[in-house]
Amino acid sequence: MSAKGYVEKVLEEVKKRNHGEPEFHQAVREVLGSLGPVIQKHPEFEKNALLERIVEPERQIIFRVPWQDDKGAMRVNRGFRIQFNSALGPYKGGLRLHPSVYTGIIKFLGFEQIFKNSLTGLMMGGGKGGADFDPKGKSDSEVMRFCQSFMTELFRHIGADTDVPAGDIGVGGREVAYMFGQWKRLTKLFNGILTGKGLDFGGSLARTEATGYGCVYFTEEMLKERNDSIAGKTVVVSGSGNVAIYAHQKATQLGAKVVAMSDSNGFIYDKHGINLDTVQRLKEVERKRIKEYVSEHKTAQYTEGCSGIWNIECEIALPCATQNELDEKAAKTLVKTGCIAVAEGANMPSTPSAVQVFLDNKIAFGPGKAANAGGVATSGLEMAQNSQRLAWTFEEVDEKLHRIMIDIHKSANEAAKEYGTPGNLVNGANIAGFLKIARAMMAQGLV
Ligand code: NDP
Ligand code: 2IT
Repeated sequence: MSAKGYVEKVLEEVKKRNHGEPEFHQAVREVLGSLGPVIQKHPEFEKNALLERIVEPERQIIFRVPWQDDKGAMRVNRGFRIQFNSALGPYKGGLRLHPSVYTGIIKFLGFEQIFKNSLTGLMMGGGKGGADFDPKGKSDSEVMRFCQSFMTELFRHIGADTDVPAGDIGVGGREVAYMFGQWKRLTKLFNGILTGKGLDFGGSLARTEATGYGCVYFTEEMLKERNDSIAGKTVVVSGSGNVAIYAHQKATQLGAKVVAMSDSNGFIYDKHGINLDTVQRLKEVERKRIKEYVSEHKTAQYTEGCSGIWNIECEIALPCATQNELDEKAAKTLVKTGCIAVAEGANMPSTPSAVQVFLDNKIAFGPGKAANAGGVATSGLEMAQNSQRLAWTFEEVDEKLHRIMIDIHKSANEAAKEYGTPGNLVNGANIAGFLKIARAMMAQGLV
């Protein structure tokens, strides 16, 4: 069979066997769509059914999460942990708490995570989990009871050398800490079972900042390739959560001006720049809506609805909220209004046709699995520190993170060139990430 025919056959099977999971189909299509030239060069991959194996999770765990709300009512959510691939190390990847969570979302995220983790060069397999719990409007004690119940089932499936969860949408320091506390009660183990822990109990300095910082370091590498830099550029960052906040911080440190941010209700714009201290207080401390920002900053405007953020003129766009938040129309607007670089802080924020617009117009485009890999890379560094019972300084961790992002850019860029599509970092990241996993799976026999 031709390489193209083999890829199409596997894609068809994925659609048939994972019915009603469009996000997962999308993520698989994006990766497999880059692999034609690799399959051509390595017929042994087809002979050994490597693609068929790589699209099938090693293990999927779905469980009931019962908890009690503040009024005493019994509530039930559905919990997930999908242990996708352990060829390169223990399963590693975040937990998402959002009402939209279902198998298709966790599978897409778990699948992306395999290649992202491979790109970091650290020993980490891929996995993802979460629940369809909505943390919005819940009290601290409700969140605690939910997290404790979630861990009461999850603990029997994970381990510091087996599967190490972390944060994602709706899971930050508070949730990780509650889960860690429950893990300890259940197992008596104080170890690196979760990353993104508090600094007082095994967390790593710079993990909080890592995804956003890493995304900007990656952008810097893409611009360097074009003899350009971030300094002096106008930037739009979508979202106002963990990734968005620290992308803003690093871009600002490097001399750029961030003029817009958003949440799931709407976006704020100020041509003089968005004040990060205010956003941090509103979102990290007070857990309020982004709309509150304009009552404190008179030159800023708030617009209801989050997709309009891409109409704002900018040179660099950093989508840092969620999947499929940037569509073809938005991509065309960005290109028309002078955007030169897009780096995905979120997972799969650009739709496939938006990605095509960026590639066709030679925009410097950093796909999520490369551009946002700094978060999980620093989780890997947290695991290394936990194993040694040591804590590195902020500067040490940040320097390692920076190095890793430079190396990811380099390997994606080189793979893109080697396989015939220079400058296409989508192909480059997919191929570079895939090759390492493929080699490991081939060496490990029928796994
Ligand atoms: P947070 O929960 O801290 O923030 C999420 C942000 O995105 C919030 O501003 C939220 O708005 C907004 N958002 C969430 N869902 C939607 C939606 N359906 N439509 C519009 N806006 C939405 O999450 P993170 O910052 O951690 O994660 C953001 C993205 O980055 C996700 O795609 C995640 O998978 C990815 N990522 C995260 C990493 C990490 O280390 N945390 C690492 C790599 C990638 P609101 O408050 O209104 O919900
Ligand atoms: O998507 C991601 O890479 C994350 N949410 C971070 C995962 C991790 O294990 O730090």
